[in-house]
Amino acid sequence: MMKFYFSTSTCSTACHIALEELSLEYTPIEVSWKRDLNVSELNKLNPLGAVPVLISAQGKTLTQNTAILEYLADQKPSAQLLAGNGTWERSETMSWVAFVASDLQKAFTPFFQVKDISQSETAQTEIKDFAAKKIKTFLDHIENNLAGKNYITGNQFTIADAYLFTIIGWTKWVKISTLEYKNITNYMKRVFDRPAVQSVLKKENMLDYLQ
Ligand SMILES: N[C@@H](CCC(=O)N[C@@H](CS)C(=O)NCC(=O)O)C(=O)O
Repeated sequence: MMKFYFSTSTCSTACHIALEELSLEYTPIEVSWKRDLNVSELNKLNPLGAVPVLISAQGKTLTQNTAILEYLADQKPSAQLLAGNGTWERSETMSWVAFVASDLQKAFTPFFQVKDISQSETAQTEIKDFAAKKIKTFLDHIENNLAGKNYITGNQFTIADAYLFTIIGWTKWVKISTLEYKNITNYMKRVFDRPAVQSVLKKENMLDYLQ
């Protein structure tokens, strides 16, 4: 059986949602740095010390949300979380996955690490303002692309939605309101209400995720 290393309220929630949407069998292993739970085990598996980590049924180790999401979706193509190899639809979904990983998620880093970047309060404010501006540009882009759609690539929930939902949720923690974005607000509620997403949010104690 697969093993899944995750930590609550982190980007690993995206892969957790994919696992539940696909009804795959897996052993969840929680990592907590605060409680020193499974941290040394994680560090042995991933020298970067980051979640998510997936151990395949054959005992191989996979890191990085993008790769794990793709691998999981391919375990059950009938669930249509990712279209087949060589299709335009697959590349479109992967384009959104790449956007979330490389653009959206990274834009939050200055918020979470601002005290490591600078001790100066003025500099910290400037850094956070810069990050907020970037995040708002990306939210505008998402809002425009959700017009007339239930999910980011159309009417089918995909791995891109599992990841996008997870990272948009971080706006609440950095106090960037998404309430004026009508499409995003409806989208977040739509994904939140999916039974598999509810199951993950319950397990990760995150039922207060929506703004
Ligand atoms: N590019 C990596 C990012 C992984 C990542 O940054 N994980 C964070 C949680 S969102 C983490 O484990 N941070 C702990 C640490 O780096 O000490 C991926 O997509 O998997």
